Amino acid sequence: MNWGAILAPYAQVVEELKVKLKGMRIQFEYESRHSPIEFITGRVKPVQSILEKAERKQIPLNKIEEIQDIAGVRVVCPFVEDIYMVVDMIRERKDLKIVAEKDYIEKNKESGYRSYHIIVEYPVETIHGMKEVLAEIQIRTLAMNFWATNEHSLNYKYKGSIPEKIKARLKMAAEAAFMLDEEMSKIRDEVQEAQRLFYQK
Ligand code: 0O2
Repeated sequence: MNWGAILAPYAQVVEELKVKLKGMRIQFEYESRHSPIEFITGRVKPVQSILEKAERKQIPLNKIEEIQDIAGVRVVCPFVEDIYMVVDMIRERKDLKIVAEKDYIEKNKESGYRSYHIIVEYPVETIHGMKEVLAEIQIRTLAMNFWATNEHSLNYKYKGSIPEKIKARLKMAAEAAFMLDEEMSKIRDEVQEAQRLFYQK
């Protein structure tokens, strides 16, 4: 399989979505308003990981476009409230179509994972014409991101079977991250006011 050619449109989608979401962030800054977006990252799923997912989900290799997160963009927000603001703004956009939403914040995953996922269909121009590509936008707070990044590394290290003792620690860490988000939300207005003063300087 020519993976370079197969994945090129996905790489294009990741770059385009990053530019557009970063544009939202910059507009907030120009208007001296609190930006609900702290930073944005993106990646194309590595081939090995695509193959593993295809096998796990029983997706034949000629149907890999059914995998929803080959193109993945992550929006990291300061506060939980910001996540829902970003979700609303994405829902309003005319340049993509939402095909699914998964709220792992209302109901976190068994692992302790919290995040809001939006699966979108995004039209991308290729040298063979327009192609609708699925992409996953993960929206989470800094605290959720800290937890998920560490848990992801441990999952990689232990090949998906994290020892029970470490799993229990991760659950406690997830609880602590949840509490941190809650406490920060309570002083959100204060923090935003401080940031406005800083930008107006
Ligand atoms: P990677 O390496 O990040 O690409 P579903 O059929 O909906 O239950 P699916 O399609 O895996 O399952 O979707 P889901 O559960 O929404 O997960 C998609 C992505 O969310 C994952 O991609 C992870 O990036 C992230 N994610 C989901 N659960 C966890 C978790 O418990 N811990 C961490 N750290 N991330 C999680 P991949 O392909 O699993 O991994």
